[in-house]
Amino acid sequence: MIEVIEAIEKIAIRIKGAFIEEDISYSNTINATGDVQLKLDIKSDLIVEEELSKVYTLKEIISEEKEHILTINPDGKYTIAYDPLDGSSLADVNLSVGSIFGIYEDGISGENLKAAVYVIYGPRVEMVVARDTVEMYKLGTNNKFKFLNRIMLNEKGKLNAPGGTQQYWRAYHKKMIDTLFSRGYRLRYSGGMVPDLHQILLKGGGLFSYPGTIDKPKGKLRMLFEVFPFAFIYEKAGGKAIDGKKRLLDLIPTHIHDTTPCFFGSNEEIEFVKKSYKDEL
Ligand code: P6P
Repeated sequence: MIEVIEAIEKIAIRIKGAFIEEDISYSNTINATGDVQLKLDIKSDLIVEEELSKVYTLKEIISEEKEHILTINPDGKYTIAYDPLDGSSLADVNLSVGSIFGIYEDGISGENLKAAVYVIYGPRVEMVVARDTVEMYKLGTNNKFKFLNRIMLNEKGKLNAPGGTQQYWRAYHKKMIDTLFSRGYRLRYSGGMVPDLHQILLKGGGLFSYPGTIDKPKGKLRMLFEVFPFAFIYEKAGGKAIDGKKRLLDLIPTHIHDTTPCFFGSNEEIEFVKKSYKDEL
């Protein structure tokens, strides 16, 4: 596994460099889920594919930017599902974005997830690695990642990151979100899953939600390379991750680009979601 983490460190350094060197305008292509690609999306995906292809334990890769699974070495051990540059459209307004990696073994359901990693490109480049624990690293001026600290969520937090188009929220979801704000929760939502979830992890907890909505009943965020990795990270940090009722890591995708409604948070907030959704789904 260490060889995978070392490859992700190289990827992070190269993508950081691409922000400065590359043209970050839109290309004339779309990805497998219909998103118009930034040239940076394509460049980032190429960087990830190049560096992961050197990992001798890698079997195959699944990318948000690729329609199908790409086999690298049929005798390899790990399947890595990744979003090379999540929230890339925020790059052209100079907000933080991130790369997300799920490292699976012997299958690609939640129970096969052995590790999850994300890199956040902001004022600093930081990497969070979850295996049995959740550890944060910072990229130094020597281009080396240095361990900073372990991440643990409080039982209850103060932040609320409500995703999805509000005009398409179901009434019970709106009531739940409004209740949290009436209890003094602070709104923290940039539209970038990586910085929004990173902030809740580092600021002690709260709730991130991207629900099923009238226009997107299955939500927007992709199971294999966005939702499962963060569900793994939040659980290892002492929190929970559900789809409104069920544990996210118990879900079984039928397609590599499947999406699901998702709620990530501290234990008290997730219990409140379960109570709010109890008679609805
Ligand atoms: P909305 C970015 O496009 C992304 O995939 C996630 O990073 C983010 O959480 C979500 O979409 C934001 O979606 O509909 O709130 O703009």
